[in-house]
Amino acid sequence: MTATAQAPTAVPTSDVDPFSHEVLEDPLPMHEELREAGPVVYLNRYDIFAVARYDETYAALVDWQAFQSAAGVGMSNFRYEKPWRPPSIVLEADPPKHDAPRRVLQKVLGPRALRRLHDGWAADADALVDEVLARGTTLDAVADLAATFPLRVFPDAVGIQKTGRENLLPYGDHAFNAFGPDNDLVQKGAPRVAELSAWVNTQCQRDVLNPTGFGADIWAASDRGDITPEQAPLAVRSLLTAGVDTTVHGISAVLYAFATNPDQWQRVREDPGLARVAFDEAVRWESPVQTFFRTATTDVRVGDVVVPEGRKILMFLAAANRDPRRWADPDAFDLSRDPSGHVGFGMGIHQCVGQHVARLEAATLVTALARRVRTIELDGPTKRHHNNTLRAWESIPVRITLD
Ligand code: PQS
Repeated sequence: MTATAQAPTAVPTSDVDPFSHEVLEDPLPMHEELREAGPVVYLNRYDIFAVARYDETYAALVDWQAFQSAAGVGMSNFRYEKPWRPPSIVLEADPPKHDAPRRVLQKVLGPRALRRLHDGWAADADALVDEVLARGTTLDAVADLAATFPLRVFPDAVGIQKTGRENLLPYGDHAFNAFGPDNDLVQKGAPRVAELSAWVNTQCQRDVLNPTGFGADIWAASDRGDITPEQAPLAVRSLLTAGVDTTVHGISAVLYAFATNPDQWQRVREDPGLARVAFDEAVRWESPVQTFFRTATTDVRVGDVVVPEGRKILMFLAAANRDPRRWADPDAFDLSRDPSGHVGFGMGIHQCVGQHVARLEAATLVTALARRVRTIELDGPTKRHHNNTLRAWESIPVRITLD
Protein backbone atom coordinates (compact mmCIF):
# COMPACT_ATOMS: atom_id res chain seq x y z
CA MET A 1 0.00 0.00 0.00
CA THR A 2 2.65 2.47 1.04
CA ALA A 3 6.15 2.22 -0.28
CA THR A 4 8.69 3.39 2.23
CA ALA A 5 12.37 2.67 2.64
CA GLN A 6 12.03 1.74 6.30
CA ALA A 7 12.21 -1.79 7.59
CA PRO A 8 8.92 -3.30 8.75
CA THR A 9 8.36 -2.99 12.46
CA ALA A 10 6.72 -5.33 14.95
CA VAL A 11 2.96 -5.39 14.72
CA PRO A 12 0.88 -4.60 17.81
CA THR A 13 -1.17 -7.56 18.94
CA SER A 14 -4.51 -8.00 20.66
CA ASP A 15 -6.24 -10.90 22.40
CA VAL A 16 -9.79 -9.66 21.68
CA ASP A 17 -12.37 -11.94 20.10
CA PRO A 18 -14.48 -9.71 17.83
CA PHE A 19 -16.97 -12.57 17.42
CA SER A 20 -17.62 -13.26 21.11
CA HIS A 21 -21.07 -12.52 22.47
CA GLU A 22 -19.66 -9.93 24.85
CA VAL A 23 -18.16 -7.94 21.96
CA LEU A 24 -21.17 -8.45 19.67
CA GLU A 25 -23.36 -6.98 22.40
CA ASP A 26 -21.25 -3.80 22.50
CA PRO A 27 -18.32 -3.65 20.05
CA LEU A 28 -17.52 0.05 20.51
CA PRO A 29 -14.87 -0.33 23.27
CA MET A 30 -13.05 -2.96 21.18
CA HIS A 31 -13.18 -0.70 18.12
CA GLU A 32 -11.47 2.06 20.06
CA GLU A 33 -8.88 -0.32 21.46
CA LEU A 34 -8.03 -1.61 17.97
CA ARG A 35 -7.90 1.86 16.42
CA GLU A 36 -5.57 3.04 19.17
CA ALA A 37 -3.34 -0.05 19.01
CA GLY A 38 -1.99 0.99 15.62
CA PRO A 39 -2.65 1.13 11.88
CA VAL A 40 -2.60 -2.69 11.75
CA VAL A 41 -3.17 -5.09 14.62
CA TYR A 42 -2.51 -8.81 14.81
CA LEU A 43 -5.34 -10.78 16.46
CA ASN A 44 -3.74 -13.63 18.38
CA ARG A 45 -6.89 -15.61 18.80
CA TYR A 46 -7.46 -16.11 15.08
CA ASP A 47 -3.97 -15.59 13.64
CA ILE A 48 -5.18 -12.78 11.39
CA PHE A 49 -4.37 -9.12 10.76
CA ALA A 50 -6.90 -6.34 11.27
CA VAL A 51 -7.40 -2.68 10.36
CA ALA A 52 -9.76 -0.44 12.33
CA ARG A 53 -8.72 3.09 11.34
CA TYR A 54 -10.46 4.88 8.48
CA ASP A 55 -7.45 5.49 6.23
CA GLU A 56 -6.13 1.93 6.37
CA THR A 57 -9.60 0.39 6.01
CA TYR A 58 -10.32 2.59 3.00
CA ALA A 59 -6.93 1.76 1.47
CA ALA A 60 -7.46 -2.00 1.93
CA LEU A 61 -10.96 -1.80 0.43
CA VAL A 62 -9.85 -0.04 -2.74
CA ASP A 63 -6.67 -2.09 -3.29
CA TRP A 64 -8.26 -5.17 -4.88
CA GLN A 65 -4.95 -6.15 -6.46
CA ALA A 66 -3.12 -6.56 -3.15
CA PHE A 67 -6.19 -7.64 -1.17
CA GLN A 68 -8.16 -10.20 -3.11
CA SER A 69 -11.72 -11.38 -2.58
CA ALA A 70 -11.53 -14.68 -4.50
CA ALA A 71 -10.05 -16.52 -1.49
CA GLY A 72 -13.22 -15.56 0.38
CA VAL A 73 -14.25 -12.45 2.30
CA GLY A 74 -14.76 -14.49 5.45
CA MET A 75 -12.22 -15.77 7.92
CA SER A 76 -11.75 -19.08 6.13
CA ASN A 77 -9.42 -19.24 3.16
CA PHE A 78 -10.90 -20.99 0.10
CA ARG A 79 -7.38 -22.16 -0.74
CA TYR A 80 -7.51 -24.53 2.23
CA GLU A 81 -11.16 -24.84 3.21
CA LYS A 82 -14.22 -25.72 1.18
CA PRO A 83 -16.81 -22.92 1.32
CA TRP A 84 -20.26 -23.72 2.74
CA ARG A 85 -21.84 -22.98 -0.66
CA PRO A 86 -20.50 -22.34 -4.17
CA PRO A 87 -18.79 -18.92 -4.01
CA SER A 88 -20.62 -15.76 -5.04
CA ILE A 89 -19.66 -14.76 -8.58
CA VAL A 90 -19.39 -11.08 -7.58
CA LEU A 91 -18.48 -10.88 -3.90
CA GLU A 92 -15.98 -13.72 -3.89
CA ALA A 93 -14.36 -12.93 -7.24
CA ASP A 94 -11.71 -10.55 -8.54
CA PRO A 95 -11.27 -8.90 -11.91
CA PRO A 96 -11.60 -9.96 -14.63
CA LYS A 97 -14.13 -12.65 -13.58
CA HIS A 98 -15.88 -10.26 -11.20
CA ASP A 99 -16.61 -7.59 -13.77
CA ALA A 100 -19.33 -8.99 -16.06
CA PRO A 101 -21.71 -10.08 -13.27
CA ARG A 102 -20.98 -6.82 -11.45
CA ARG A 103 -21.98 -4.81 -14.52
CA VAL A 104 -25.17 -6.82 -14.92
CA LEU A 105 -26.22 -6.28 -11.30
CA GLN A 106 -25.32 -2.60 -11.52
CA LYS A 107 -27.65 -2.19 -14.49
CA VAL A 108 -30.45 -4.35 -13.06
CA LEU A 109 -30.36 -2.42 -9.75
CA GLY A 110 -29.64 0.93 -11.37
CA PRO A 111 -31.49 4.26 -11.46
CA ARG A 112 -33.92 3.26 -14.25
CA ALA A 113 -35.15 0.22 -12.33
CA LEU A 114 -35.49 2.21 -9.13
CA ARG A 115 -37.44 5.03 -10.77
CA ARG A 116 -40.01 2.43 -11.79
CA LEU A 117 -40.24 1.13 -8.22
CA HIS A 118 -40.40 4.42 -6.31
CA ASP A 119 -44.09 5.25 -6.39
CA GLY A 120 -45.23 1.72 -5.57
CA TRP A 121 -42.79 1.45 -2.64
CA ALA A 122 -43.86 4.86 -1.32
CA ALA A 123 -47.50 3.69 -1.39
CA ASP A 124 -46.53 0.38 0.25
CA ALA A 125 -44.70 2.29 3.00
CA ASP A 126 -47.72 4.55 3.62
CA ALA A 127 -49.97 1.47 3.79
CA LEU A 128 -47.69 -0.33 6.25
CA VAL A 129 -47.40 2.71 8.50
CA ASP A 130 -51.20 3.17 8.47
CA GLU A 131 -51.67 -0.51 9.26
CA VAL A 132 -49.18 -0.51 12.15
CA LEU A 133 -50.45 2.73 13.66
CA ALA A 134 -54.05 1.49 13.46
CA ARG A 135 -53.03 -1.24 15.92
CA GLY A 136 -51.83 1.33 18.46
CA THR A 137 -49.00 3.67 19.28
CA THR A 138 -46.69 1.22 21.00
CA LEU A 139 -44.90 -1.08 18.59
CA ASP A 140 -41.68 -2.89 17.88
CA ALA A 141 -39.65 -0.93 15.34
CA VAL A 142 -37.91 -4.16 14.28
CA ALA A 143 -40.75 -6.68 13.99
CA ASP A 144 -43.44 -4.23 12.88
CA LEU A 145 -41.45 -1.98 10.53
CA ALA A 146 -37.81 -2.84 9.79
CA ALA A 147 -38.36 -6.58 9.31
CA THR A 148 -41.71 -6.14 7.60
CA PHE A 149 -41.17 -3.46 4.98
CA PRO A 150 -38.19 -4.96 3.09
CA LEU A 151 -39.96 -8.33 3.01
CA ARG A 152 -43.03 -6.66 1.51
CA VAL A 153 -41.22 -4.94 -1.31
CA PHE A 154 -37.89 -6.61 -2.08
CA PRO A 155 -38.87 -10.25 -2.78
CA ASP A 156 -41.61 -8.99 -5.11
CA ALA A 157 -39.09 -6.73 -6.85
CA VAL A 158 -36.81 -9.74 -7.41
CA GLY A 159 -39.84 -11.75 -8.51
CA ILE A 160 -39.59 -14.84 -6.32
CA GLN A 161 -42.53 -17.04 -5.42
CA LYS A 162 -44.68 -16.27 -2.36
CA THR A 163 -44.19 -19.53 -0.49
CA GLY A 164 -41.16 -19.93 1.73
CA ARG A 165 -40.23 -16.25 2.02
CA GLU A 166 -39.82 -16.78 5.76
CA ASN A 167 -36.60 -18.57 4.75
CA LEU A 168 -34.95 -15.39 3.50
CA LEU A 169 -33.92 -13.90 6.85
CA PRO A 170 -32.59 -17.18 8.32
CA TYR A 171 -30.65 -17.86 5.11
CA GLY A 172 -29.06 -14.40 5.15
CA ASP A 173 -28.41 -14.62 8.87
CA HIS A 174 -26.45 -17.81 8.31
CA ALA A 175 -24.59 -16.42 5.27
CA PHE A 176 -23.41 -13.43 7.32
CA ASN A 177 -22.52 -15.62 10.30
CA ALA A 178 -20.51 -17.85 7.95
CA PHE A 179 -18.05 -15.02 7.21
CA GLY A 180 -16.89 -15.27 10.82
CA PRO A 181 -15.18 -18.11 12.66
CA ASP A 182 -16.90 -21.48 13.03
CA ASN A 183 -18.38 -20.50 16.39
CA ASP A 184 -21.72 -21.20 18.12
CA LEU A 185 -23.53 -18.77 15.80
CA VAL A 186 -22.47 -20.79 12.76
CA GLN A 187 -23.27 -24.07 14.50
CA LYS A 188 -26.74 -22.75 15.35
CA GLY A 189 -27.44 -22.24 11.64
CA ALA A 190 -25.88 -25.48 10.42
CA PRO A 191 -28.91 -27.82 10.82
CA ARG A 192 -30.98 -25.77 8.36
CA VAL A 193 -28.31 -24.95 5.76
CA ALA A 194 -29.28 -27.71 3.32
CA GLU A 195 -32.99 -26.96 3.46
CA LEU A 196 -32.58 -23.17 3.25
CA SER A 197 -30.01 -23.40 0.44
CA ALA A 198 -32.26 -25.71 -1.55
CA TRP A 199 -35.16 -23.27 -1.26
CA VAL A 200 -33.03 -20.25 -2.20
CA ASN A 201 -31.45 -22.05 -5.15
CA THR A 202 -34.91 -23.03 -6.43
CA GLN A 203 -35.98 -19.37 -6.36
CA CYS A 204 -33.09 -18.49 -8.67
CA GLN A 205 -34.29 -20.71 -11.53
CA ARG A 206 -35.70 -19.00 -14.58
CA ASP A 207 -38.97 -20.95 -14.65
CA VAL A 208 -39.65 -20.20 -10.98
CA LEU A 209 -39.08 -16.43 -11.23
CA ASN A 210 -41.78 -13.97 -12.29
CA PRO A 211 -41.52 -12.82 -15.92
CA THR A 212 -40.77 -9.32 -14.63
CA GLY A 213 -38.40 -8.26 -11.86
CA PHE A 214 -34.70 -8.16 -11.01
CA GLY A 215 -34.50 -11.95 -11.42
CA ALA A 216 -35.98 -11.91 -14.93
CA ASP A 217 -33.73 -8.97 -15.82
CA ILE A 218 -30.68 -11.01 -14.78
CA TRP A 219 -31.80 -13.95 -16.94
CA ALA A 220 -32.41 -11.54 -19.85
CA ALA A 221 -28.81 -10.36 -19.46
CA SER A 222 -27.69 -13.97 -19.88
CA ASP A 223 -29.77 -14.18 -23.10
CA ARG A 224 -27.80 -11.17 -24.38
CA GLY A 225 -24.56 -12.91 -23.52
CA ASP A 226 -23.58 -10.37 -20.82
CA ILE A 227 -23.19 -13.28 -18.38
CA THR A 228 -23.43 -17.03 -18.92
CA PRO A 229 -26.61 -19.04 -18.20
CA GLU A 230 -24.62 -20.75 -15.43
CA GLN A 231 -23.96 -17.38 -13.79
CA ALA A 232 -27.57 -16.14 -13.92
CA PRO A 233 -28.93 -18.14 -10.95
CA LEU A 234 -25.86 -17.24 -8.89
CA ALA A 235 -26.42 -13.55 -9.59
CA VAL A 236 -30.02 -13.91 -8.42
CA ARG A 237 -28.72 -15.74 -5.34
CA SER A 238 -26.53 -12.72 -4.55
CA LEU A 239 -29.61 -10.50 -4.35
CA LEU A 240 -31.40 -12.95 -2.07
CA THR A 241 -28.32 -13.36 0.17
CA ALA A 242 -27.15 -9.78 0.50
CA GLY A 243 -30.40 -7.87 0.05
CA VAL A 244 -32.64 -8.79 2.96
CA ASP A 245 -30.97 -8.96 6.40
CA THR A 246 -28.76 -5.99 5.55
CA THR A 247 -31.71 -3.71 4.79
CA VAL A 248 -33.72 -4.98 7.76
CA HIS A 249 -30.89 -4.14 10.14
CA GLY A 250 -30.05 -0.92 8.32
CA ILE A 251 -33.63 0.28 8.69
CA SER A 252 -33.62 -0.86 12.33
CA ALA A 253 -30.52 1.27 12.80
CA VAL A 254 -32.08 4.44 11.43
CA LEU A 255 -35.25 3.91 13.50
CA TYR A 256 -33.16 3.34 16.65
CA ALA A 257 -31.16 6.46 15.82
CA PHE A 258 -34.35 8.53 15.64
CA ALA A 259 -35.81 6.99 18.81
CA THR A 260 -32.68 8.03 20.71
CA ASN A 261 -32.12 11.39 18.95
CA PRO A 262 -35.48 13.20 19.04
CA ASP A 263 -33.98 16.45 17.76
CA GLN A 264 -32.88 14.66 14.57
CA TRP A 265 -36.38 13.22 14.12
CA GLN A 266 -37.79 16.73 14.23
CA ARG A 267 -35.40 17.76 11.47
CA VAL A 268 -36.66 14.98 9.17
CA ARG A 269 -40.23 15.88 10.00
CA GLU A 270 -39.57 19.45 8.92
CA ASP A 271 -37.65 18.36 5.82
CA PRO A 272 -38.47 14.80 4.65
CA GLY A 273 -35.85 15.34 1.95
CA LEU A 274 -33.39 14.46 4.74
CA ALA A 275 -34.62 10.84 4.81
CA ARG A 276 -31.83 9.67 2.51
CA VAL A 277 -28.98 11.39 4.30
CA ALA A 278 -30.48 10.08 7.55
CA PHE A 279 -30.16 6.55 6.27
CA ASP A 280 -26.55 7.07 5.20
CA GLU A 281 -25.73 8.68 8.53
CA ALA A 282 -27.33 5.69 10.27
CA VAL A 283 -25.25 3.33 8.12
CA ARG A 284 -22.14 5.26 9.16
CA TRP A 285 -23.19 5.44 12.81
CA GLU A 286 -24.28 1.82 13.23
CA SER A 287 -22.51 0.03 10.36
CA PRO A 288 -25.03 -2.81 9.81
CA VAL A 289 -22.18 -4.66 8.07
CA GLN A 290 -19.49 -4.46 10.74
CA THR A 291 -16.61 -6.38 9.23
CA PHE A 292 -15.34 -8.55 6.48
CA PHE A 293 -12.05 -9.93 5.22
CA ARG A 294 -9.65 -9.81 2.32
CA THR A 295 -6.62 -12.02 1.57
CA ALA A 296 -3.16 -10.62 0.77
CA THR A 297 -2.04 -11.63 -2.73
CA THR A 298 1.55 -10.64 -1.99
CA ASP A 299 3.58 -9.38 0.95
CA VAL A 300 1.82 -6.05 1.39
CA ARG A 301 2.86 -3.21 3.57
CA VAL A 302 0.22 -1.46 5.68
CA GLY A 303 1.74 1.37 7.66
CA ASP A 304 4.98 -0.09 9.00
CA VAL A 305 3.76 -3.68 8.97
CA VAL A 306 4.04 -6.32 6.27
CA VAL A 307 0.97 -8.51 5.89
CA PRO A 308 2.42 -11.69 4.36
CA GLU A 309 1.08 -13.21 1.15
CA GLY A 310 -1.87 -15.53 1.68
CA ARG A 311 -2.86 -14.04 5.04
CA LYS A 312 -6.29 -12.77 6.00
CA ILE A 313 -6.91 -9.16 6.93
CA LEU A 314 -10.08 -8.20 8.82
CA MET A 315 -11.51 -4.79 7.98
CA PHE A 316 -13.51 -3.12 10.77
CA LEU A 317 -15.88 -0.94 8.74
CA ALA A 318 -17.71 0.02 11.92
CA ALA A 319 -14.52 1.23 13.61
CA ALA A 320 -13.47 3.18 10.50
CA ASN A 321 -16.90 4.81 10.38
CA ARG A 322 -16.33 6.24 13.88
CA ASP A 323 -12.63 6.98 13.58
CA PRO A 324 -12.08 10.41 15.20
CA ARG A 325 -9.15 10.87 12.78
CA ARG A 326 -11.76 11.11 10.00
CA TRP A 327 -15.03 12.18 11.64
CA ALA A 328 -15.81 15.12 13.93
CA ASP A 329 -17.86 13.99 16.94
CA PRO A 330 -18.00 10.46 15.43
CA ASP A 331 -20.43 9.00 17.97
CA ALA A 332 -23.11 11.61 17.25
CA PHE A 333 -25.98 10.75 14.89
CA ASP A 334 -26.15 14.11 13.19
CA LEU A 335 -28.09 14.98 10.04
CA SER A 336 -26.08 18.13 9.50
CA ARG A 337 -22.90 16.18 8.81
CA ASP A 338 -22.02 14.88 5.35
CA PRO A 339 -21.72 11.12 5.89
CA SER A 340 -20.51 10.46 2.34
CA GLY A 341 -17.21 8.65 2.35
CA HIS A 342 -18.38 6.28 5.06
CA VAL A 343 -17.32 2.70 4.37
CA GLY A 344 -20.54 1.08 5.58
CA PHE A 345 -21.26 0.02 1.98
CA GLY A 346 -17.60 -0.73 1.37
CA MET A 347 -15.54 1.21 -1.17
CA GLY A 348 -13.98 0.50 -4.54
CA ILE A 349 -14.94 -2.13 -7.11
CA HIS A 350 -16.94 -4.25 -4.64
CA GLN A 351 -18.87 -1.37 -3.08
CA CYS A 352 -22.44 -2.48 -2.38
CA VAL A 353 -24.21 -2.81 -5.72
CA GLY A 354 -27.60 -2.80 -3.97
CA GLN A 355 -27.07 0.39 -2.01
CA HIS A 356 -29.55 2.40 -4.10
CA VAL A 357 -32.19 -0.24 -3.47
CA ALA A 358 -31.46 -0.10 0.26
CA ARG A 359 -31.66 3.71 0.25
CA LEU A 360 -34.98 3.64 -1.57
CA GLU A 361 -36.45 1.16 0.92
CA ALA A 362 -35.25 3.19 3.89
CA ALA A 363 -36.21 6.57 2.46
CA THR A 364 -39.74 5.54 1.49
CA LEU A 365 -40.36 4.08 4.95
CA VAL A 366 -38.85 7.01 6.85
CA THR A 367 -40.82 9.45 4.67
CA ALA A 368 -44.07 7.58 5.38
CA LEU A 369 -43.34 7.74 9.11
CA ALA A 370 -42.44 11.44 8.96
CA ARG A 371 -45.88 12.19 7.48
CA ARG A 372 -47.72 10.83 10.50
CA VAL A 373 -45.43 10.50 13.50
CA ARG A 374 -44.73 13.51 15.72
CA THR A 375 -42.46 11.80 18.25
CA ILE A 376 -40.83 8.40 18.55
CA GLU A 377 -39.16 7.23 21.76
CA LEU A 378 -37.90 4.02 23.31
CA ASP A 379 -40.55 2.20 25.33
CA GLY A 380 -38.74 -0.62 27.10
CA PRO A 381 -35.48 -2.52 26.85
CA THR A 382 -34.01 -3.02 23.40
CA LYS A 383 -32.51 -6.38 22.43
CA ARG A 384 -29.64 -7.07 20.07
CA HIS A 385 -29.48 -9.96 17.65
CA HIS A 386 -25.95 -11.38 17.54
CA ASN A 387 -24.42 -12.13 14.15
CA ASN A 388 -20.75 -12.59 13.23
CA THR A 389 -20.95 -9.86 10.56
CA LEU A 390 -24.08 -7.81 11.10
CA ARG A 391 -24.85 -5.33 13.86
CA ALA A 392 -28.41 -6.37 14.28
CA TRP A 393 -31.51 -5.90 16.39
CA GLU A 394 -33.99 -8.38 17.77
CA SER A 395 -36.34 -5.81 19.28
CA ILE A 396 -36.70 -2.01 19.60
CA PRO A 397 -39.91 -1.25 21.53
CA VAL A 398 -41.08 2.28 20.78
CA ARG A 399 -43.92 4.58 21.72
CA ILE A 400 -45.18 6.97 19.11
CA THR A 401 -47.25 10.14 19.24
CA LEU A 402 -49.25 11.16 16.19
CA ASP A 403 -49.99 14.53 14.66
C1 PQS B 1 -23.14 -11.61 -1.40
C2 PQS B 1 -22.74 -10.31 -1.67
C3 PQS B 1 -22.35 -9.48 -0.63
C4 PQS B 1 -23.46 -12.53 -2.53
C5 PQS B 1 -20.07 -8.86 3.39
C6 PQS B 1 -20.71 -9.63 2.47
C7 PQS B 1 -21.73 -9.11 1.71
C8 PQS B 1 -21.49 -7.10 2.77
C9 PQS B 1 -20.46 -7.58 3.53
C10 PQS B 1 -22.35 -9.94 0.67
C11 PQS B 1 -22.79 -11.21 0.95
C12 PQS B 1 -23.20 -12.06 -0.09
N1 PQS B 1 -22.11 -7.87 1.86
O1 PQS B 1 -23.09 -12.19 -3.66
O2 PQS B 1 -24.04 -13.58 -2.28
